[in-house]
Amino acid sequence: MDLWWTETQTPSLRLGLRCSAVVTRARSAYQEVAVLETEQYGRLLALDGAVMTTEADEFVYHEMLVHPAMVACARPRSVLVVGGGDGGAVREVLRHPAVERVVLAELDPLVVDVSRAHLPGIAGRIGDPRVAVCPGDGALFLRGAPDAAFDVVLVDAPDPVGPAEVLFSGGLFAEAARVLAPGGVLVLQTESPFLHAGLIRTVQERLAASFPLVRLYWAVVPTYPGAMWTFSLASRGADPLAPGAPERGGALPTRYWSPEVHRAAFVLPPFVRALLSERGHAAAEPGGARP
Ligand code: SPD
Repeated sequence: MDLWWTETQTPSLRLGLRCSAVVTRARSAYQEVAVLETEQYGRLLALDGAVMTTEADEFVYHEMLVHPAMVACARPRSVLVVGGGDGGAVREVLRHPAVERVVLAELDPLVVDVSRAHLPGIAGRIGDPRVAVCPGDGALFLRGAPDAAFDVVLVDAPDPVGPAEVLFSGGLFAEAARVLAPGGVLVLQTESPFLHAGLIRTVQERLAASFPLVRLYWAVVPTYPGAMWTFSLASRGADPLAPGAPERGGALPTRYWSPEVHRAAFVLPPFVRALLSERGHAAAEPGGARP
């Protein structure tokens, strides 16, 4: 049997992984949720044909989504994860000893159920008593949350298409600013500078409308389109690059994030720095990137 899973990342770019099995494949009210056993990267979670995570490289994405915000915030007790139904972000949040409460606002309960059943190394901490799973629209959840309710908000979104588009909007960032406590920090994933330059710039501009401090950083996630992946961080002043901030996470049992990698991640190659100030980049994106 020669079984391949293929993601069409742009009309001109595909990722192909040979699989030994389809572990599960089901349709929810929102999307097709699948877990496949790949030969190269272990189990893979896909939503509507797009890789969300794989066992081999998930640690890069989840550590880099979570730890920069958690160490920028002096005492992260209350954390909101929007999306992130696979539980990888929750697992990393719970590594921080100050954490008392994590709310996981995932749109699709099937993502949580499938991840808990088939990706225990990623989803295994969702059952922690400090975690409350709140199925439903993350944007609506934010709108209903009280002022200053969270120290850290993490938007672990899929690609910005369909229902996920709102997670990259100025309205959502304004709500996030409202629900963050003083000293709080927002981080969201913002795709690849090779394929989504316009999106990155737009998100940074939208964040700047609600937050005085906005930063971009990056990591390498081999199974994501473009591989070089960015994250946008915003706060009212809590700075991930403040002296001593990365050292707050010095004892974390991580495989990618470290205080040194943290500092390096905020150093942007010139082409990424340039895209933040250029106009008309979106139209020039090669191959017609999906978002
Ligand atoms: N192109 C894939 C982007 C997916 C980003 N979110 C992944 C969620 C993993 N917890």
